[in-house]
Amino acid sequence: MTIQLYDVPKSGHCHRVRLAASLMGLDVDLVSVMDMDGQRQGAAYLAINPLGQVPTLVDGDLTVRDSIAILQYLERTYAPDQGWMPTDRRERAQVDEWFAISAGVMFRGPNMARLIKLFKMPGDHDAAVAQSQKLFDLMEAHLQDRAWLVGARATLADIACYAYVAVANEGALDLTPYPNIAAWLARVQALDGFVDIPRS
Ligand SMILES: N[C@@H](CCC(=O)N[C@@H](CS)C(=O)NCC(=O)O)C(=O)O
Repeated sequence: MTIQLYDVPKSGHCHRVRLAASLMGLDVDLVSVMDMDGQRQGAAYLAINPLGQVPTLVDGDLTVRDSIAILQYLERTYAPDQGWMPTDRRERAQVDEWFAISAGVMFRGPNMARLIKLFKMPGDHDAAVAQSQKLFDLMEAHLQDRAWLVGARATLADIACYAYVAVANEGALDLTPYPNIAAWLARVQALDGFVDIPRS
């Protein structure tokens, strides 16, 4: 059975899922929500995701409507032995923490800065920059003595956190002061099966 991903190419939330599927070697049919009548707010898409948000994954009779929930579903269902989720309970807690960061300060920081600068959404860019700096300072210190966000190999944490950091410049954010983050981005990009988020 084909897995369908309702997708918007420039969405970092959608990119997480495309990246995970590609790294896991899964075939996923992309359905561009941009091509649907009314896009995210059209009746056809709202019937699939009443929040009008992307991504949404449809696998048979199951619909999953959140990028982090989708990452975990794909890993548990199709790639449980590939090591994308640690088995150690302490490392799992750390992955959960990065999931929360990706939905919290990552959302309010680099995601919001990019929405304001690239997509001209109304919002407080200074506040998004402040949030981004907190996040980047945290990541830079965390990556000082480690290659990956959790444990000794790439995990769902790296997959979840990659996109909005990689396109930080599109939100007028400067990564120059963060060499450890730059090295981590390069390590993610070197993974077998890596696919990037389209740049503007
Ligand atoms: N918690 C959701 C958030 C997804 C999200 O915010 N998607 C954005 C695109 S990057 C969206 O669809 N925004 C439209 C809206 O919120 O109305 C997830 O992780 O999938």
